[in-house]
Amino acid sequence: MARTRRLTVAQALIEFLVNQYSERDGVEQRLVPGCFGIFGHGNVAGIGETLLESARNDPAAMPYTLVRNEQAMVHTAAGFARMKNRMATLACTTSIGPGATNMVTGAALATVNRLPVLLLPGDIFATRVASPVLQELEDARSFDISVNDCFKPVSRFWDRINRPEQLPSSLLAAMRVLTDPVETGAVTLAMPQDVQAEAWDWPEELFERRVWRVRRPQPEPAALAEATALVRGATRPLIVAGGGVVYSEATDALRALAEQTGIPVCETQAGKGSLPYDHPSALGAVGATGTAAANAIAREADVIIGIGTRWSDFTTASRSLFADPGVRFVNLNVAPVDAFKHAGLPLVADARVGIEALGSALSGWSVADDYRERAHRLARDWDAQVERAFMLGHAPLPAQSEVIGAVNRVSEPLDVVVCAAGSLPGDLHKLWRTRDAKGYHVEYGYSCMGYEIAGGLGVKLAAPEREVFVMVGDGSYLMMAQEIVTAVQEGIKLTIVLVQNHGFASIGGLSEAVGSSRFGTSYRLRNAASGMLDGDRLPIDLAANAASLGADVISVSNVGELEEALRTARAADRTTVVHVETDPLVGSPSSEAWWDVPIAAVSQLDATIVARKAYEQAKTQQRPFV
Ligand SMILES: Cc1ncc(C[n+]2csc(CCOP(=O)(O)OP(=O)(O)O)c2C)c(N)n1
Ligand SMILES: [Mg+2]
Repeated sequence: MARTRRLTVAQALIEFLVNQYSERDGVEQRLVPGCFGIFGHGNVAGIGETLLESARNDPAAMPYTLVRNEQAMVHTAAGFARMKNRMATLACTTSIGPGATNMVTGAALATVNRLPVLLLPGDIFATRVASPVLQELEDARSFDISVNDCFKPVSRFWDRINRPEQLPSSLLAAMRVLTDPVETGAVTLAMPQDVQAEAWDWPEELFERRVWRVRRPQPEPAALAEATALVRGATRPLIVAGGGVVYSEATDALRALAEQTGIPVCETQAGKGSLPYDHPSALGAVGATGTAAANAIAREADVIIGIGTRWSDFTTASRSLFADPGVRFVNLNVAPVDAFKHAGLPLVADARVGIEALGSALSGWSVADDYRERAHRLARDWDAQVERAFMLGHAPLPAQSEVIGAVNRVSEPLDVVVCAAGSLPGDLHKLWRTRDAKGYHVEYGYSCMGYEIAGGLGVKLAAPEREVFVMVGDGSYLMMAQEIVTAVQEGIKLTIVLVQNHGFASIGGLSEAVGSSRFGTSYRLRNAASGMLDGDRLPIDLAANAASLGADVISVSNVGELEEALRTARAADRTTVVHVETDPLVGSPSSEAWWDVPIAAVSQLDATIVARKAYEQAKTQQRPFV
């Protein structure tokens, strides 16, 4: 007889998680080293009971952190996972109903960004004896549906544990997906509240230490030979580095390849930091929020080597950027879905292994010196533009680019800047001088307002030795600032730069560009005369709001004060919010690239009619395969 242990389903779940490790390149670490949550009737007795037992037995085994909002804690888990290069994540436990569905946005963010998170929403009674229970969705078509079915399209693995016997195979599948570089994303195990508390005799084997090796697949020799021939025949090749370069810890290999071949390198949002900003091969950001340097080279390039990128519309400037008529793509990606995009030559492999293989195969070959020099000259010209944007001296309120400059100057190379939505991500992508592969953390797969502070918590948890600068607009702040309380509770130190511009600079600017005249994008009182939101500024005080949540707060009114405040905050050991007001109407240097946002084909508004004309012209630059 195999030995067994009698535990509840929830106890078995946590005991299993405590014993799971990830491994790559010989480095083992706990795969799920903590659990975040909010209790309700759907998890307080099952998972809640076992987390208390666990904390009593060994506080380090599965530490539990109480948060303010379920969506936010999934962001924290995603930020943590990204900072750990997907080698670890956090579990998230909720009650049934609203606590569970609050996580759906977080799940989508994780899955879109290919970041592992383990979601454990409570679910209605499997036995259904007392149905409908509090917060149960009743569906007349099927008694098998609960709100947790909403997680299916935003999860890479989804299961509902209706019987204890189902748990072991679901747990193994969940770990497989979390640690699979192709499949990874949100993993949802819906946990009916009665089943959580049910006891079962589990085989001891379930709780043995398990190590999940994150694979580094090699490229196929024939595919490599084809790709090499294409690159060797190129005169103006360009590397586009995506998040996969960072996750695969391929940045040193990329640098070596760039130095060996002279191929210039540009970066997507997730790939920013693949090279230090001042490396001779670095062109900086590419695409709709890119540098004029990268975009000029991209327009002329004959072979594009995409590494670990999923070719979002921001990267391709909505498929208008790669304009050479004969342009060809080589896609080095661990995920076939990305490797086959743009009719490219698919090099299905781990980024680091693939870069090293390309390097060997390209031995003795490099780009012409004048191409290398032209790329470097363009990059230097762009950096001079960055310097001007940092030192604009705009009055009376500083420009956002000056705020970014101040944060960049005060931060040390290993510090991390965190952002997600608004006008900051684009400006950061263009302007931030990244000096470390993990120094730039902008969530731009989902660009989710509210990720900033919660995600920053995850970053700091994953890398407590680094200083974390969260940059957040007033709109994003108002959507999800409450995790400041969690930071204070846990003594997790963040520096939060709150950029107050009284509304949506980003969507306001976009609105103007599409002929919608900034309608509904600034925070103003309803004007009785016009009936519009164009009255006085709202009588609100976000600095006071941050202080009320327990943060130290410094309000500044110019760039000099800002730098001083940032130094104070950086040296402090408490979470500090630096509140700065900026002028929303000052842009940053142009990317000289387009982004496809459709404009009304018929309209009574003159501005829209003009914008539509320009739009129709821009559409002609879009290419079907690139
Ligand atoms: C959850 C969510 N809702 C809506 C949007 C669309 N959106 C993108 S940026 C933005 C405004 C952000 O405002 P703020 O944080 O103040 O930044 P700013 O644009 O002023 O730089 C909106 C509404 C989004 N990205 N995420
Ligand atoms: Mg704003």
